[in-house]
This record gives sequence, C-alpha cells and structure tokens, in this order.
Amino acid sequence: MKRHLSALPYAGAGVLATLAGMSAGHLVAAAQNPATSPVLAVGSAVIDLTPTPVKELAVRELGTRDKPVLIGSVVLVTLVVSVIAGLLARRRPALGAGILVALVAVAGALALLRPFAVASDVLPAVVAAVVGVGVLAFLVRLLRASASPRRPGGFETLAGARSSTTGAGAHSGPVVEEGEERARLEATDDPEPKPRLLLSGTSATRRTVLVSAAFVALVSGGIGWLGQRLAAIRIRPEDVDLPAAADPLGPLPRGLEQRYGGISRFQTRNGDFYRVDVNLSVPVVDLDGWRLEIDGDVDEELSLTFDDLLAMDLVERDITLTCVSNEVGGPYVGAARWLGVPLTTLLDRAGVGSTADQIYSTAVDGFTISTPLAVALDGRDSMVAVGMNGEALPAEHGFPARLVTPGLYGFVGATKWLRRLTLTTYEEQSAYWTDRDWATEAPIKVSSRIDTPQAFTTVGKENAVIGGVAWAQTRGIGKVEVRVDGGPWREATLGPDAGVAYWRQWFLAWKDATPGRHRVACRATTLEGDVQTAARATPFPAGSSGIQEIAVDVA
Ligand SMILES: Nc1nc2c(c(=O)[nH]1)N[C@H]1C(S)=C(S)[C@@H](COP(=O)(O)O)O[C@H]1N2
Ligand SMILES: [Mo]
Repeated sequence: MKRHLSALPYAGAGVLATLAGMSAGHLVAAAQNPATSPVLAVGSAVIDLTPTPVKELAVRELGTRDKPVLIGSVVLVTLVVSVIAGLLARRRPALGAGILVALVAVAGALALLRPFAVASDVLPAVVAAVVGVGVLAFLVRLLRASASPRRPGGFETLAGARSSTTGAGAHSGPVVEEGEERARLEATDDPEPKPRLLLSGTSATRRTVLVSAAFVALVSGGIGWLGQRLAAIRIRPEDVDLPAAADPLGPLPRGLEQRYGGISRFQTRNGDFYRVDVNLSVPVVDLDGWRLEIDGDVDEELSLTFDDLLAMDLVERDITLTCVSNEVGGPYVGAARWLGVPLTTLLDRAGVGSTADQIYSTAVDGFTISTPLAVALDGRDSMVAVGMNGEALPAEHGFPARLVTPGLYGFVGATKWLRRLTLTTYEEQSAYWTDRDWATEAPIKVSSRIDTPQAFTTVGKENAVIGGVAWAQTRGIGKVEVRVDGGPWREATLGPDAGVAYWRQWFLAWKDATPGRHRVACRATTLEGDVQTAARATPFPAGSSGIQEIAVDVA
C-alpha cells in the first residue's frame, strides 16, 4: 500500500508533463495552423477512422456534443498513457520520457499525413515533446529529491539516467534510489512512516513539488485557452474587400419573419448559419499560399490565386444549403446570398476533356466531395463562392472559397476551404462520405419545417399562426399545406419568391384553434407537383424523408 501511494506523485508528474506538452503544442499550432495541434491531429484521425455505424450512433446519442466528447476521450486516453509514463519514470526516467515522445510522435506523424501538409506542421509535436519531457524530468527530479531529503543534491537527473541506459550500469539510477529509500526508512524512528504523498509532506521540497505542479497545471490551462483565442484572431475574413457582382441582384423582398417573428429569417444571418464539417478546429487558410487548382482531365491545368478569382466576373445568387444529416424538421438548412465565380466559367477556362464524369474537389482539411459533372453543366448556378451575404466567407463556412451547388446536399456539392477541383471519373475516385457508405449522388428531397409554434409550447387562441419554411432546391416550392389533428390538409400562404434554388417561407392563420392539445403537421409540394412523402427515411444514406408533426397546446 505504502509503495502504491508513494508512486502516486509520479503518476501526477506524468499527467502534468503531458498536459504541459499538449498545451504548448496547442499554442504553437494556434499560431500557425490549429489543425496541427497534437490533440486535434489525433482527434481528426479518430474521426476519419471511425466506422459509419459508430459515428451515426455518436451523432444520434450526443448530437453536437460529439466533438467535445471525442476530444475528451482523446485527452483521457492520452492521460492514461501519461500516468503509465509517469509511473515508469519513477524507476526508469528514460522509459517514461520515451513513452511521452512516442505519444507525440504519433500526433506529429498524423499532422504530417494531412493533405497539403508542410514540413513546419510537425513543429507543434516537436514543441510538445520537448516541453513534455522537460517537465517530466523536472518533476521527477523534485520528487526524487523529496524522497531523499538527506541527499537533496544527490538524485539522478533524467539526463544521467537516460545516458546510463546505454551502458552496463543501466539500472544504477533506480537501484541507488531504492537503496537511499531503504536507508532513510531504517534511519527513522517512526515505525509507521507516513506515505510520501505530496499532500502529507511538510518539507520545503514537497511544497516546491506542490507549487510547481499547480503552476504547470495553471500554465497548461492558460496556454490552451490562449491558443484558442489566437486561432480565432489569426485569419480575418472581415478584412477582405470583395468586388461587387458584375450584375448585382436587387435587395431581397421583405420576409415573413417581419410579420410573424417565429418564422426563420428569409435570409439566414452568417452567424446563425448551420455549420457541418468533419473538423475539430476551423481550418485556417493563408491567402498568400492558397491556390485554387483545376486539374485532371482538362486541356490546361489552372492554378488561381484569390486575386485571380476576384478579377473574374462575379455573380450573385440566392441559394439554400441543406445537410443530408438534417432530420425532418431539423436545423441543418440555411439560406444565403452567395457571391462567386460560376463553375462553368472555370471549367471553360480549363477545357474539360471527354472522359470526366465527376468533379472531385479536395479541401484544405483533406475532405473530398464528388459532384456529378452533368450537374455543373445543366444550367443551375453552381459556383465557387467567395462571399456570403455581403461579406467574405466566414472561416466556419469555407474561407477563402467554397463550392455551392444548388439542389445537392452539402456533402456532394458544397466543399468548404476548397483547394482543388479534379476532373475525373466515378470509377477512378470516390469521396469522403461515399467511402463511408453514404450515397454517391444525393439530390435534396422536398421538405418543410414548422418554425412556429414550437413543439410543446402554448399559444393563445386568438391570432394563432402556424408558419415555417419549405425547400425543394432547383425544383421550387409550389405549395405548403398544414394539417391539424389528422384532419384535412389546408393550404398555407407562401412568402416571397427568390427563385427555385431558395427556400420559401409560409404561414397559416389558425383561426379555428380550440383550447387543448393539438397535433400540427406540414408538407410541401414542388412546382412540378411532387408531394413531400409521409414515408419515413433516416438521413443515412441519402437524406431524410417523412412529415413533421408536433404537439402544441392552445390556451
Ligand atoms: N472541406 C469541407 N467541406 C465541407 C464539409 C467538410 O467536412 N469539409 N462538410 C460538407 C457538409 S456535410 C455540409 S452539409 C456543408 C455545410 O456547409 P456549412 O457548414 O457552411 O453550412 O459543407 C460541406 N462541405
Ligand atoms: Mo452535410
């Protein structure tokens, strides 16, 4: 028991050393590219390697907490390893340090394996290793000093121990230490010497250990926090000046939200726009090094700078994006005015060959998307967007450039942080989510959502209004109907029209509302007469279907 307890401080030293290393690496990464942070590099690899059913389960059970939980798990596993490293460092400092270095080496390798990685991306891991090993050596030194109060200067240093492992006297360090320990125990009159827990000691050395441990923990926490702040201020899309569109659109018509507050705004604010991607940190893109490459089956490969893009004729389009993971009635849909270069302009410049049937886009985060070439050429307004609602793309939404494809779920047409478009075939290349069993082609299904009233809220009998949004991108919404308590479908009034690639708001004055609980449902119909089906489908693999029905109380 005593032995176990006296080992505890070493476990703590391992944890503190790891935290300090991780934080230092995180800080360096924040200053260059957050994705190269050792913790995030490992976390991203875990995301990429997680089988689809497990991911589905995680998203279902955890929702948007899936990423914090993932990071937490990575940190937890790391800390368990660091406990082992600390315990081993008690007898074999070099071994403990070696485990820390191995841990960081994995993270460094993962950072370097990212697409578009540069040599300096390994720097955060190197710094993490140096700081981690340094702190471990320091703490082990202190602990050994506190365990041998009679010879405060005589402990083995980590460096000494490490070099000793190369020679015949490999175990001299630990053996000497045990000898000292025994000598000390024999010398004391106390038959039950207190276990040398950090907190039970009163010697100056122990206080030093405690204080330095607290210091390391505080500094680690502070550095982690600072790293996040740095990442947030490093790229500033708001400093980018965008030219106007060659043929600007007029202002959007007044939305229904101005009359019925509960209905989603006709144009989603950038800050409210849903965000879905595979990243633990928002990719940071330096405009200087960034290029949009167009290659593969083309007459001439292109490599365009951001300024090259801005120098082209820009168009402006109102387009609603939807994520395939959106459940019926869910939040992963948003509508914005996008500014960018028509995809056809870029394809014409490059000259598409005769064999390509897909545009394979690769993003800065390594994410890939397959978009059917036929979709890009069928007359819809696919574009490489640089602006969103009058501003440069926010970092979360793909700064500096992203693909926007009307009518396709985001995972097949909305590549953020776009880096390369490759003209190729479906036979030759498959993209991120297709490799994880999601559909290869995924047009958006007609759907509608009740925004007001919210489920399980109470509305007044007078002026009760049911309202929301409906979308069927590239086909357009023809009508929306509302049903109360399974009765007949009643047609709602549609809001303003901003084109078939955009959503429609709708409302119905609920004049005959009676007190009590009611079930309210809605469904949309496209301009072609295609009615939103009641047949339920899960988001996996090609998008949800069904009809949203909520319970509402009328008072
Ligand atoms: N580089 C990159 N682009 C991406 C993704 C991603 O993970 N990485 N996710 C896609 C998915 S699944 C969707 S739904 C849209 C979401 O775009 P938004 O976050 O701007 O709403 O981005 C798409 N583009
Ligand atoms: Mo998505």
